[in-house]
Amino acid sequence: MGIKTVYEDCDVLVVGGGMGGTGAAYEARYWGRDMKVVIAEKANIDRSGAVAQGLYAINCYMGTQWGENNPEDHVRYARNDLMGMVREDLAFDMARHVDSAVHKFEEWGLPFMKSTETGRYLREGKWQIMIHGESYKPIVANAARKSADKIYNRIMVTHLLMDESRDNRVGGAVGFNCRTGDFHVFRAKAVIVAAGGASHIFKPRSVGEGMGRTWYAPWSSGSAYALAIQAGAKMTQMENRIVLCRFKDGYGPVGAYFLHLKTYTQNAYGNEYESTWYDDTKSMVGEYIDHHPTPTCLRNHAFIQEVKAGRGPIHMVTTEAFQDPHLEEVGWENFLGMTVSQAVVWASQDIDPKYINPELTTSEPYVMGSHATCSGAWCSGPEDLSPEEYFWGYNRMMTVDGLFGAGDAVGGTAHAFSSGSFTEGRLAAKAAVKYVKDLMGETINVTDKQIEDLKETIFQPLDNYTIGRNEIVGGTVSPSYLLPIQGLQRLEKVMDEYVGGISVNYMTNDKLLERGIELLDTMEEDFEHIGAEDLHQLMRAWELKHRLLSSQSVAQHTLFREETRWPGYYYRGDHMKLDDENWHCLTLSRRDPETGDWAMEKAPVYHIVD
Ligand code: SFD
Ligand code: AMP
Repeated sequence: MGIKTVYEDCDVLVVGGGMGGTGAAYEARYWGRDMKVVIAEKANIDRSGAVAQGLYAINCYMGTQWGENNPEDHVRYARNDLMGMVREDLAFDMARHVDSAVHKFEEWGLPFMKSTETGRYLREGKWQIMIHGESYKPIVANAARKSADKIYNRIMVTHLLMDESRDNRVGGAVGFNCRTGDFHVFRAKAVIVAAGGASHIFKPRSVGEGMGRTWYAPWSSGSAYALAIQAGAKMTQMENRIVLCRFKDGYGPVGAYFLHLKTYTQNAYGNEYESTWYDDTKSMVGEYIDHHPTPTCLRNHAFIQEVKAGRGPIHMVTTEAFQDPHLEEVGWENFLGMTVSQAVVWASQDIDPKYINPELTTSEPYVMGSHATCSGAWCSGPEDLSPEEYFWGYNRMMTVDGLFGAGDAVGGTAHAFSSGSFTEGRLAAKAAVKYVKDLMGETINVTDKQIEDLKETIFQPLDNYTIGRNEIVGGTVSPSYLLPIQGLQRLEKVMDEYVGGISVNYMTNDKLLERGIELLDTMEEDFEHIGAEDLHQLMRAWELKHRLLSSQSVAQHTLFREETRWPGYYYRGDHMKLDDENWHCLTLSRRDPETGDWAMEKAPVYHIVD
């Protein structure tokens, strides 16, 4: 193959320069003054990841300096929202450091809204503060750029390298440049995976010409999970996919509306409906329905039930709040700075929320670990807080030595959001630097064979296409290859129908999951025959393979947990109740990298905060 190979040897490699990755690069430089810190990023860190388009709020800020909240309050909040279960050590650790990250953002030029009465950051809700955040991402990227020795943009990282002198130790990563086609080899002593969550695993509501639109970034391809899974890292809570209440068709977030504009929902006939589902929900989840605030999944549950009962669509009542010109401006700006397509959808469908109450919907499920959900890798907590089962040497290190995670990559840390993900990057980097120092110059051994084998695997889809293309004269259907888009639609369909997507009202059961897993396994074989027409499609091919691995993990976890813990996210039809007696625990999986077999186990939930 006439493909150029570019080598880079470094101490700390950051995979993905989103919120977690930029935080990691910044902090790695602080603790590792003399270390070589490199970022490998699929897009361009200036506008990459979930914050590419900007955000209108920082959803995780304690405000401890003003006595607003303490870290333990945030642990209670996240635990409550996740139906009793988070990794409290990781959550507390993030919460005690997040304010300092937010203060840095302000120092670096991010414009914050301030209360005219108190001069403090303007609160959207108890945890959220409001920003003019269109340029949030370039601002944090700038800090990372000043910290890293080198930033490789346009590198799709496909696999981690493993050290061959010691079992279960990472040795770097490989990928390719999506523009030049060069093969990139990063040999590193520590790797921090911060490659984000996953959209387009389940069939989206927006299909056909609308398929580029999802709530979570369409380019979030589950790489954070797939890279870890391929390396044999343990995962946790992968069943805990998230479904979001969103404005219809543009997927505009609702937080600023509910919390700041104080808008509320009603059914198609103008009636409040949440309270009418109280008894139904109580029969499924018991006293969790009495918790405040009502857990996100249970709010979804009432919404889904009301629509199933034939009283949809559900509307957001905006016509009252929008009479106030200031709130009207906030309502529009919220989308112009974060989800422009929602404003465009309203304009194109003649919806002026001042006069018409817009429709809401529940989204397809996403897999990510930083919103109201816990999916991700099973990571060590910090030394001073974590019980024995949660601590193995280095904060945020996965169960593979030298492999760290941040943001969506880390399991058990719900409600971290953008600021908490950046903070986790900082925590992971501090620990990764210590890990490298503790190696005391010990070298990592990655053989040429490992590298050459991966090179062949990575570029195979280009060959599949070039050779298979000769068999057809026109169209897109070939007897010997699948295009990435065809594979994606096949994956989304299986996940949707068997693993609890929108077309089955988020319902699944053991039989459906078993069959779904069989179909996903067959797909794994089929995806050996993905054909990539060009480098962009090669990236799509690897995104698809990463999505498949993430999906297999979700399906395995969903089958393992025999209860309905989060009604409104998904339902196990064969176990329709929450079962605290048997399932007040975290779920763990490990895929054997040699055999591809999955092993599942339970892990205890420790409540370290009252
Ligand atoms: O309103 C590879 N989020 C919100 N957070 C907030 O604080 N406030 C909000 O208002 C939020 N809302 C919101 C949010 C996200 C989106 C899309 C919308 C609205 C429309 C959530 C945060 O954005 C999220 O929590 C963090 O961004 C998570 O951080 P991190 O680092 O885990 O993921 P990332 O930022 O997406 O970065 C991932 C990076 O990895 C790159 N990448 N690089 C190399 N190789 C590969 N194979 C790669 N695969 C991916 C990506 O390009 C990216 O740079 S609201 O809805 O609540
Ligand atoms: P969203 O815009 O839905 O992503 O939410 C942004 C923030 O507001 C998150 O911290 C949510 O948990 C929170 N939030 C959204 N809707 C509500 C609600 N109805 N009640 C309480 N918190 C909410």
